[in-house]
Amino acid sequence: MQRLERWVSPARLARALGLGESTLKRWIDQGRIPAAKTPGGHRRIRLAEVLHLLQGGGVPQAELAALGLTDRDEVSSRALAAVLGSESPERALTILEGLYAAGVRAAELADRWIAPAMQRVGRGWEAGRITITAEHRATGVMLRALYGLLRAQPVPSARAPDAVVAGLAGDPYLLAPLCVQLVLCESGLRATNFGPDTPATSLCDAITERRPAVVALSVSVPGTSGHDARVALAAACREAGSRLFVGGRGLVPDLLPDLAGAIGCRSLSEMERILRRPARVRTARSA
Ligand code: B12
Repeated sequence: MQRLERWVSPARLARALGLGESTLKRWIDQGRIPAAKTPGGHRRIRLAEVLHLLQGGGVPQAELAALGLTDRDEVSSRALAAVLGSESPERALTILEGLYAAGVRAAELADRWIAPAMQRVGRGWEAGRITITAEHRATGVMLRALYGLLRAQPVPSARAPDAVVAGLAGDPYLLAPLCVQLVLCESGLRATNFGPDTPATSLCDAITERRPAVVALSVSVPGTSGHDARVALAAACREAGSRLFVGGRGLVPDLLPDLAGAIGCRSLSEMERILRRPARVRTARSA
C-alpha cells in the first residue's frame, strides 16, 4: 500500500497537539520524539511518528488526557469527533493522516473513524451541543483530509480497470462518495467520482459509454431518484458488464429489488473484501 511519507515541522505538530512549539522542540532535543534535520538544519518529524505520539509513546499523559487521547485505542472516533467539534477542528487532519501513515487502510479509516465521528457530530448538532456552522466546518476538514489522501494515491496504470462512483439526484452528501472513491483507488481501480446529486440518466449514459468494471452507488438519502431510475441504472450496469455495488446510510432493504444484480454492502470494508475476490463476468444474459 502507498504510504504517506509526509514530514511535519515542530510548529505544525505543536499546533496540532495544542502544545507550545518550544516544548516540542525541547522533547525533540531530549530524544523523546524521533526527528530528522533538513540540510538547512530544521527539525522535521515523520507523520508515522505523530501517531506514535498520539498513542502515548512520548507525550506526557497530562497533555494527552487534555486531548482526550490516552492510549492507542483512544485514537477513537469519539476523540476525533471531540477534535472536530472543537475550536481547532484542523487537528483532525493530523490524526487521520497519522492513522493512514501508520498503515490503516482507507476502508477501515472511513468505517471506523470518519463515519462514526461524523455521526457523533450529527448527534451533537441534533442535541444542540454543536452549531450548524461547526458541523459544516467539520465536514470541510473531513473533505480536506480525504482530498489529501486521494492526492497521495499512486497514478493508476494505463491498464487499471475503470470504476465510477456517484450519489443520485437529491442526495447532497459529499463525504461518502469520496470515501468510496478512495477505497476503489486503493484497490487498484481508476476511480472517477461524479459526486452527489448526479441525475440517474447522466449516470446511465456514462456507464454505457465507459463500460466501467465497477459502479459504486452511495445512498445517503433513501428516496432519491425513484423506482424507474434505479431500475434503469441496474439495467445499464448489466448491459455494460459492470459490477454494481450499493451502500450508504440510506440503503434501506426496499431499494435492492429495484437494483437487480447489485451487491449491497453494509460497509466499505465489506466492499473491499468482495473486490479482492475475482469477478464473475456478467452480461445482460447471465444477470
Ligand atoms: C454533514 C451532514 C450534512 C451536510 C452534508 C454536507 C455535504 N455536502 O456533504 C448537510 C448540511 C448538507 C446536511 C443536510 C441535512 N441533514 Co445531515 N448530516 C450530516 C452528518 C453530520 C454527516 C454525514 C456524513 O457525511 N457522514 C460521513 C460519511 C463518510 O458516512 P456515511 O454516509 O455513513 O458513509 C459510510 C457508510 O454509510 C458507507 N457507505 C456510504 N456510501 C457507500 C457506498 C458503497 C458502495 C458502500 C459499499 C458503502 C458506502 O461507507 C461510509 C464509511 O463507513 C450526518 C450525521 C450521520 N449520522 O452521518 C447528518 C444527518 C444525516 N443529517 C440529518 C439531517 C436531519 C439533515 C437535514 C434534514 C437538516 C436540515 N434540516 O436541513 C438536511 C437534509 C439534506 C437532504 N437533502 O437530505 C440527520 C438525518 C436524520 C434522518 N434519520 O433522516 C443526520 C443523521 C444528523 C442527525 N440527526 O444525527 N447534513
